[in-house]
Amino acid sequence: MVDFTLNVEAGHEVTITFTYADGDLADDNPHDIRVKGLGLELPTVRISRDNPTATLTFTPEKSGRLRILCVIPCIGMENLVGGTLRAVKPKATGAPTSLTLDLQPRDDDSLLARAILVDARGSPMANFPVAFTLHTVLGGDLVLSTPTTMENGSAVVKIPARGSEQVKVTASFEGGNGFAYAEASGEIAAPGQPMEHQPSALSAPTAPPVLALALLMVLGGVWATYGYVVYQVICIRRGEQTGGIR
Ligand SMILES: [Cu+2]
Repeated sequence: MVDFTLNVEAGHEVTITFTYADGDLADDNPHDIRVKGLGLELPTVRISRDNPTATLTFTPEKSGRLRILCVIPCIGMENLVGGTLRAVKPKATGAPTSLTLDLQPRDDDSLLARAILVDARGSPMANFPVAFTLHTVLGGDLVLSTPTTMENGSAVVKIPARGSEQVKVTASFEGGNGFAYAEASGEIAAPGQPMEHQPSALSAPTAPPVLALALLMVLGGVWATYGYVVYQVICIRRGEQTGGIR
């Protein structure tokens, strides 16, 4: 449960039940849990060995991120705070729409993501916003940009894709004005990474040895200066000592 994501719909009542799961610990490990964000004023709830469940009921009025945290020192805090509770806009309903997403690697280590939005009859829908989201392992979801579809229903985004082996992208159309929500996801190996075997240091497109060398030179320079200062101090000391003897 370290990086769970929980999506709830804004404008709807949500009930969360927290369950004590530290029965395997020798001592009681109580948690005072608080849900914060989006202007909500919610009570702190306690779960412990004697009180193993607690519930919170609330209605997030707007979309955004909520934090779940424990406000007392405890064991296993990371399991709680590592997660995300997101209130998302309810998906629009209406005339069905459909999105397709195509991901193509480019020569410059980026990706070209191309989404095509069509209506129920398969006709392209022009002048509608399509949001492109990049799912990252460490940083969560990143909305890249929201271009507007062209005459042929397509919207295109260039994605910088270096550094991660697998790139996952979602294109979504919010809907509204009588149209329903639509989304499409795709996954592709990042360009610049060998497709069939594990990337090795030798095949890396960047040149880390240059960086390492630069760092070594800086460090070397620091140590050389330090050594010189020590040498000077020793010389001065020797000078004082010989001076004192005379
Ligand atoms: Cu806790």
